[in-house]
Amino acid sequence: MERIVIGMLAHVDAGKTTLSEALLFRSGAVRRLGRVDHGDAYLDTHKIEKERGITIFSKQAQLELPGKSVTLMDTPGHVDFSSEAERVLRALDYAVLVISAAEGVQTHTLTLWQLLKTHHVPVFIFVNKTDLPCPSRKALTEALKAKLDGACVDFTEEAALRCENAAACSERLMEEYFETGGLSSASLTEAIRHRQLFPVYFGSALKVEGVDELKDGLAEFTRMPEATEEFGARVIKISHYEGQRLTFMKITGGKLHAKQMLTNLSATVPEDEVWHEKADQIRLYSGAKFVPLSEAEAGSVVAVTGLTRTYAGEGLGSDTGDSVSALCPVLSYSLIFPEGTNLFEAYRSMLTISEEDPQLGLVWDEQHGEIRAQLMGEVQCEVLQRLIRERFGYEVGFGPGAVMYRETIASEAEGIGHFEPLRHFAHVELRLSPAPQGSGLSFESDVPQNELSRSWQRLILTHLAEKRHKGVLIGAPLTDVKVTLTGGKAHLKHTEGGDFRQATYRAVRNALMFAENVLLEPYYSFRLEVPEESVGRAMTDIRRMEGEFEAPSIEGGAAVLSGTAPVSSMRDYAKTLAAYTRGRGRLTLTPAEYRPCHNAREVIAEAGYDPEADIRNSPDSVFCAAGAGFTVKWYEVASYLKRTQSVPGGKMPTKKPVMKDEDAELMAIFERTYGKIGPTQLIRPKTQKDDSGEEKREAGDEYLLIDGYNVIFSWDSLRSVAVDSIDSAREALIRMMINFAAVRKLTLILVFDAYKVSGGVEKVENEGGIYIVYTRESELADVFIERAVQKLSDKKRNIRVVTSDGLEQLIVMGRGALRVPSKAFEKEVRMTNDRLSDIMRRLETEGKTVLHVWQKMIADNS
Ligand SMILES: Nc1nc2c(ncn2[C@@H]2O[C@H](COP(=O)(O)OP(=O)(O)OP(=O)(O)O)[C@@H](O)[C@H]2O)c(=O)[nH]1
Ligand SMILES: [Mg+2]
Repeated sequence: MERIVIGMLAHVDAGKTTLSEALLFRSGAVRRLGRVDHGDAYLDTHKIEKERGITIFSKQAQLELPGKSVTLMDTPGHVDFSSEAERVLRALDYAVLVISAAEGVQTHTLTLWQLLKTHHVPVFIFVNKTDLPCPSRKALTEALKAKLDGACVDFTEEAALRCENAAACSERLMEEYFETGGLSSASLTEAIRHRQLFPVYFGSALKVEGVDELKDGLAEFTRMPEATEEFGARVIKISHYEGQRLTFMKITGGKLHAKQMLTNLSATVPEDEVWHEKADQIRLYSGAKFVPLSEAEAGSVVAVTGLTRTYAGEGLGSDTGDSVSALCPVLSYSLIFPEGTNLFEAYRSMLTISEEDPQLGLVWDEQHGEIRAQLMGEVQCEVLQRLIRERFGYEVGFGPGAVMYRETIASEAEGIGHFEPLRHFAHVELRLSPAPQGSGLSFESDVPQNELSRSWQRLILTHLAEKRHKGVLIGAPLTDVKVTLTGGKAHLKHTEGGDFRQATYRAVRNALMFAENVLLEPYYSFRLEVPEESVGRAMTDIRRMEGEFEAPSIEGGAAVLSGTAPVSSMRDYAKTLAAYTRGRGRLTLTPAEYRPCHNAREVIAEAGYDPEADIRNSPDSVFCAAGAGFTVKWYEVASYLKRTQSVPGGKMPTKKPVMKDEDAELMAIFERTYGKIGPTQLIRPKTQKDDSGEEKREAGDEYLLIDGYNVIFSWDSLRSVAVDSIDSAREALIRMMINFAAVRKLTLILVFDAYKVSGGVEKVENEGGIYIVYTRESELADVFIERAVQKLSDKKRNIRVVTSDGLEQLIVMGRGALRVPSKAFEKEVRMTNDRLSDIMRRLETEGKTVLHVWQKMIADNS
């Protein structure tokens, strides 16, 4: 028996679910015809779907055709859920594209058509709703040929005419037609399989007309793709149902047995990410019901329980996977939770939703202390709101959507990343070239194996692929760039895995600094219907929004304008439209593509992003000389290596930092140990006032608030002292913190509860450059810390809080401060001390005293 997976795709409301229902009914899979309008469709099973009468989640049903077992996959048509539809494409052998006869090919139909092409899916077309007034079959077919593909052929014509029309679609068919005067079913099947021919059927899903023809066509003109002997599967999506995590996968080779061990082990998966897990139960779903299977064969789509680490698009066994995604949300929203919500918990539970829809891109935005999600539009917002309420009991709201920009390059550029702190080594050279629009990032190597071993090369390529690279204009995600590895070096003894990660990331950033960078913004493709008298106003508006449009057409008394416009200027246009057309205008927006930003200068200025201050994404390199590592600025890396690295249009700094010799040496040591430290930080004042009188945030403007007694009681070393004398423990902690703050160049505030001291007032001492606060009567340290965080966070400082108290952690996090558990902080302090001893020893062996250095640093800090 052949096993085939067929997907239903279309614009919203075209009738996919109704057609699926009719196919199930006509093939005998269901005995009663359900209806979406009555909320009893076999496939729209979810409560929200029944209420709204639209499909939101893709679902599958099983049906039998002569000689074939078919998995039918219904998808949502609303643009807000197009990423759910796109996920299904990965599993399809064939698609049925449904088109509503009266509406014809819509913008979203074109998007789907393009996706089907990208994923190489053969297509049958069903023109639906022919029971309503609509153009003739001939006119409809002509329109499909013009808008979709010349190879759309009416398959409801009698055989002779059908063959004559199909013959024009490929040379092979033409030859056969001339030789035999007809076309065999096998040849037609072959041409359809290779997307050289697209059969078109007509009918009414609701009235069950034309459905049998489509069903017979699917039975005759499809064939199961070849499957490998060896087991292979492709993950379609993840969903959670009654506490179970379900991995929906298509078996693309061999068989899957219940309780089989699965793994993601392959050449491209880094060692520490390899998993082995048991496929506990295999379920074959049809509608809302499933049957457990003991084994699933190639060509079937099943849900597997027991897997915790799979992701949509992943390939298992012999399947290489397909995680490319062409449809991306273009707006990012902040989620607003009710006062007092434990945001951390909320974020954690919401991660399950994000697993089901990775496109949600759920992130914890550290800087603003909020959860953000990427959403396609209002309907998705509403549905997400519902899901969050039903699953987790939170009432969330959404902040205004922010446009998601991207960055690319317009010129080729070379980059070097060298990472060589003491006893570490990695060197990477890359070339970045502009790639076609929409192609994303691609990586390849141009280095012979005798220059750099294949395993290192593979590691570099993995590091390139694992990171979401940031552009240097506003720090937006980088896209449409081809990255070629052009050189690299490892050290026999000193290279560790992590070193190449550092060198690789630095090389990308380094190249970007030399490239001509371009800011991209998303565009909508729009269709605007306005009363004829308003067309002038509409055209003026579109031009003002920097949009483009084709000549307007008149359809049923309304003027129709279609074209493209930046999301940033058109997203709120529906409101304006409703106002001046008194509700008679209609606007359909579909995210189309990214193009160079129309107001790049403005956006870049507003973002105020400084790529050199982005320490986690440094374009600089680290070299080693005379036993010490030091940073070489991005524009000096090549000359340091005695090479030239210049590309037209590149960014060069206006002034280079100057340093005194003594400072420079000190800097080198510190940078080797703690990463890059801005050269001026050693001497400049902590904050700088700009014209508005507001304090600007500086890279060194870091605050560390510490709940003193909490730390004392969670560090073993201090707790043992505290048992005998709490005062000695406090003194010991103060000493440690003075050292720590001096080395780390941060403002440290150590808070001790003094709330039991009757009549006590708040007392602040400055000792050795740190602040020590004793709280006032009846105020706990955490209350003080909360107050302080609130004050400091208003001024956009970089704040960390050390504590282990659950309640405190939350309040603090909600305000945008980063929490450090006391235990983790202990480690951080210990490491700092170890490194400090290293430095001291080294300076001593070089015959220098460190005393004056310390004195200077402590003086600077206080
Ligand atoms: N007149 C007529 N109405 C139809 C036909 N097919 C579907 N409809 C109606 O069109 C509406 C949408 O049908 P659905 O089957 O939900 O469409 P869909 O493509 O699954 O919609 P989404 O899943 O939300 O994208 C319903 O009210 C159907 O009753 C048809 O052949 N003729
Ligand atoms: Mg539907």
